[in-house]
Amino acid sequence: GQKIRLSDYRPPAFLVRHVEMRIALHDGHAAVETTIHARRAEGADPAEPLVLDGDHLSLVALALDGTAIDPRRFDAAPDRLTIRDLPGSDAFALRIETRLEPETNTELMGLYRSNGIWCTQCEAEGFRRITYFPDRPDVLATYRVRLEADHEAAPVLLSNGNPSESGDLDGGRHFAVWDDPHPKPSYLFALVAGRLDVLRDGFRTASGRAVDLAVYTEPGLADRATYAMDALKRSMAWDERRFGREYDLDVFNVVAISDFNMGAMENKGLNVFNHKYVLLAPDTATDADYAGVETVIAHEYFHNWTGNRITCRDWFQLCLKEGLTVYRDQEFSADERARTVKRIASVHGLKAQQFPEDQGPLQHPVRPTQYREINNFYTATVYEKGAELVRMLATILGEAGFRAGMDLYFARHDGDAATIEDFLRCFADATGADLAQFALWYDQAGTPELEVQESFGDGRLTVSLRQSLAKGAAGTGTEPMHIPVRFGLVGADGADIAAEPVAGAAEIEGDVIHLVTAEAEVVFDGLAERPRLSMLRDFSAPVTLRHEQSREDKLALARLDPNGFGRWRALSDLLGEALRAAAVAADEAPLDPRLVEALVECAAEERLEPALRAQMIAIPGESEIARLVGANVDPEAVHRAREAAIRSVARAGAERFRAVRDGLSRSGEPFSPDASSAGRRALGNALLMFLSAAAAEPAEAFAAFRDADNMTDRMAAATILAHRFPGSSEAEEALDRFHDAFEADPLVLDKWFTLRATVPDPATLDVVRELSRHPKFTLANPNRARALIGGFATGNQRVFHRADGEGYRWTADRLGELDRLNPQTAARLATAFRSWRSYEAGRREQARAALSTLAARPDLSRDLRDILDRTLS
Ligand code: DPP
Ligand code: ZN
Repeated sequence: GQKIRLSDYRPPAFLVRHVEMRIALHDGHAAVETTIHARRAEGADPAEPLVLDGDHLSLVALALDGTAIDPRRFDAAPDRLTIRDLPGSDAFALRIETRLEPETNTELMGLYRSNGIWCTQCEAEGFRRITYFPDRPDVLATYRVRLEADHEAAPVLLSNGNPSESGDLDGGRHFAVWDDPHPKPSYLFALVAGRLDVLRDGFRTASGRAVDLAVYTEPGLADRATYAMDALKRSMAWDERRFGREYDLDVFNVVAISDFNMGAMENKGLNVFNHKYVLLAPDTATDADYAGVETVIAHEYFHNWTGNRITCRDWFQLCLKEGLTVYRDQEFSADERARTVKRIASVHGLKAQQFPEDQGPLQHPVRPTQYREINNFYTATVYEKGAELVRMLATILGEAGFRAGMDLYFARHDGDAATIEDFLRCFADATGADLAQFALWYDQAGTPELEVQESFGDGRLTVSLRQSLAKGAAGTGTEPMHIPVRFGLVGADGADIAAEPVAGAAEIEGDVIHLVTAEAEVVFDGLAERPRLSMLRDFSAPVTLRHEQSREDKLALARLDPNGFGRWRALSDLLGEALRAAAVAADEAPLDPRLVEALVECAAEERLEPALRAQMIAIPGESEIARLVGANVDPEAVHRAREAAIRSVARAGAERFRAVRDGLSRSGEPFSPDASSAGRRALGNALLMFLSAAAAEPAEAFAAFRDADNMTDRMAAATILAHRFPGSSEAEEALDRFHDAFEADPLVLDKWFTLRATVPDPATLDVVRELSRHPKFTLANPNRARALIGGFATGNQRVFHRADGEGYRWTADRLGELDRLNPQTAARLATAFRSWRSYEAGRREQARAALSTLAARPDLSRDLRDILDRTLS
């Protein structure tokens, strides 16, 4: 495949002002008539032909200003339409007719049918599967779309913008016209048509605009959309309060679709969602599902300003909208729920998803400079690390400076297709800050290391900081960057000590050290006692911290740090280091009793909210331990080390855990998905796991499973049974009951597939083989494919990485099959192999062989080939 490079960017030669579409939907095909009102761009070469993008298109008819074009003037290939001899500077109207087969579109890009419902996905390059078009984000136009379909098959007809005319037609057909007055790039085009139920509500914006809100679902499911609707209204109000952003159309529609590659899509005025991020009920959805719906609803809504009103100039700038919008949805959740709990969850996700990407063969900068397939760059680096960069900007500039920069960005670039340079310039202009060095974060790939050493004497604390960045797979620069390091000096009484820094090499503002050189030192004087240094509070920069700090100090911070994040980090560092060492030494030594005691005390600390306690006592997962080991990983040793740690904590804590768990129960209270109820369930279920491990028998978990009145508790108990007591009659019975109770509910059945695929027992390989022949298994539905293949390959370290390579081969075979239907989802799942080189030699060879066999298939998609080539290189 050809590489697309940022340095090759050229402005469009033709601009499109307005697009009219007439789309007639029929069983088996769709007829699309598109009229593009365009003209040559100012200063463009008058001899340059018009080249439109296509993807597997066949042209039915082509006319210029109402007259068919002489076939000698154009070439229509499936992937490109070239028209010569167009007017030098006059506007023209080009009418293009195409014919599509939505029913055979298994890639789920462009126009397709899911469970009978017509829908579209155009980001990044799906619009070119509907019509020939300059399918690039810097070509913005208004749209008028007329949809026509059989009334019975599609009583609901939706597109972007505001509804205009509608009416009946002959033969049981009807039509609806939608007008989108806001110029938008083609990737934000959408249509939905089908038999749908709807939940309606309304919102009045700060300036008084009445907005009709609707969430559409498959028939019979609209009552599961109430939480999504509530989250939407809260998102709209929050964006007004926090960023002064109001909604700008008369309607806002959300549609839940069963077959969807992504989580959701921010099409202007018509967000299309994977139904997993809309549909909820206490009996079918976990607290994590509720939090996920809230996040994704907010994320897509926030894109209306950061993404739609201001879009990206080209796909290299993807983080301009994604990193910023993730930052905004994280802030929303922090405000709506609990800030520290949210921050810990985000950092945990960053380390689990982005760090391995940044430290392996799929490494790329937050703003990549080249790609072969843009679908493969919707990554944790662009999204999650991109959000961290925006967060650092807020830390560096302070709340008022950050807000001033955002206000200027909205004012200056509304209606633009912008770049990262445009974005940063707004913050520089609004605050006077020089952000040239900060901009390196967008271009230099990899996780910087931050080494910290401290020494104390005569009331003086000297802190030495050193940053370094290794060259990785991306081969980008390694210059020192601007790292904001939030810190605190914690006294013996658990309060922060206010200490004056002595003038040094690094600048300190409030509680932030600005490290801008490779090395720097800061000195605090006049200290009556030696403080404990709490570094990188709230994870103020996405770096690996190597702080030479005694275990005593870490244990003290785990107990005392007034910053909740600091307490969590102290514990998770101690646990991570203990588990890493045990896995490397392949021993099953019990944990340091002082660490165990600290964990048990945290679990019982009444003044800490339960959600935070649950996070603090979580034992790092096997993939996290593997990442900490880093090289020559033996997943069996990782598994044993983790099990030994769980037993240490469980035995020492059993009695107090029991008391805390009993104290949490609120029997008789109706289910509520709010954050504090969810936190109590999280802690209760974490404790149930330890209690079951201590008892070494499944009775209590089985009782919890049987008596559960919500999916969070049911799922937690079932996981304990299946994962800790595989093959027991209790585990078998729970899995069977779960299956039989929820077989008809696809989102719950997905949980069942994942639950079984993630059992850390060698026999699971036979189970996943059998599950791939289950009557309800299909590769055509991305959620189902992810539940089984993704669940196994990313959620079952021990069996995926089996020494005999069978886990790798089974996964690679499934990816080969899936690639023929849905390359985008296959490529995404293939990233499960990204850390293969960090395993021990035997597994490395097995993984290489499995990947090479898959890569040798002649018919691979560009998506999967790109991931495999980079993974193997
Ligand atoms: N739909 C994806 C998202 O919102 C891509 N824009 O992140
Ligand atoms: Zn997004």
